[in-house]
Amino acid sequence: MGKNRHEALGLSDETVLEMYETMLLARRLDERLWKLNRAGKIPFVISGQGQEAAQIGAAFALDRSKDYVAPYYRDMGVVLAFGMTARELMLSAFAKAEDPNSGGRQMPSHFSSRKLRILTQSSPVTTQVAHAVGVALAARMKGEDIVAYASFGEGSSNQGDFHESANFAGVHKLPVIFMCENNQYAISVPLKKQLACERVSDRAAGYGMFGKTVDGNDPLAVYEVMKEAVDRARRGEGPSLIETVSYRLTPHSSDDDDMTYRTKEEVEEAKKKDGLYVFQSYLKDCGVLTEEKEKAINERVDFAVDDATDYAEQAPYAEPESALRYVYEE
Ligand SMILES: Cc1ncc(C[n+]2csc(CCOP(=O)(O)OP(=O)(O)O)c2C)c(N)n1
Ligand SMILES: [Mg+2]
Repeated sequence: MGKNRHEALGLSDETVLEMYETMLLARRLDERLWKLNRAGKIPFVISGQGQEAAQIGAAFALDRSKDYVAPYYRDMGVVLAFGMTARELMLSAFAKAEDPNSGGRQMPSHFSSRKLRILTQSSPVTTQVAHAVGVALAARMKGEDIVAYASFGEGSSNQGDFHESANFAGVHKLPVIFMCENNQYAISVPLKKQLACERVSDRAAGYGMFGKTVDGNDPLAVYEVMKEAVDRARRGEGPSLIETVSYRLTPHSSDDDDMTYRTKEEVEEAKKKDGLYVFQSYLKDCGVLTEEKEKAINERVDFAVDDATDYAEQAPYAEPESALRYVYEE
């Protein structure tokens, strides 16, 4: 990376440090989740490790005070950037009553917050994409200046939900961004067995929308492309399909053994391009991440992860009598 690319994009030193801190918090929380899972304390983990750069680049290009996001399960970086806290994420992982996502009812990583404009999601992949299109249509009908974001994996870009949503949004020129986080795998299925076209973004043309593939390990590159897509949406020029290419650094989930379908060497090779550390080097090279700043960031992040873990572990479970709440009218 060259020097001070962020200045050319209109990003202050303060903002890029905030981006880095959010990426780091997402990574450290995710790592803690795996430890808690292996210690038998939480039932399930599905990770965003390796995708934080894409998520943070995208989230910071949106207006986090008014836009809506329909994230998918790996988007911890996006929801942290939109204001969800480490404690809230841990409460969800421990399935505790105070979990704001679902009161401990949903699987973890099914992010949701009315206050933060994070749309709730279902477990069938890609359903959130149509929801984001609905938000964009509502914004258009009400004359509100809102952009909707939906993310999904490259495997999910084969689902009918994606194609129907993209077609509708393209026809009606809706202010929605489809962000495909291409991490090379859909569970055990590698990219080359998922798509016949070269790039997911090639599909944009079929729906009359702007499409671009970008290095998902580079938050500034993702920010730049997303900003273009967001500006287009705000100007009434319709939807965009952005594909961020990175690599899933963990197994699909805590229930998956990835060594049955890929090699250790392949994973080690991908780690060399890990966006978190590439960005860290960039910030050090241009003098923004000083030793002093780094120490303070590490301390804040470590504290947040420990505090969230302790808080959520000690928090009460939901009352058994409340199990049917939100299912039947009360
Ligand atoms: C409709 C549907 N089919 C299958 C599944 C099981 N499933 C969960 S995640 C996943 C892989 C999705 O891959 P991709 O879209 O590339 O996202 P990634 O997990 O790689 O981020 C599958 C098949 C599901 N949840 N929903
Ligand atoms: Mg994938």
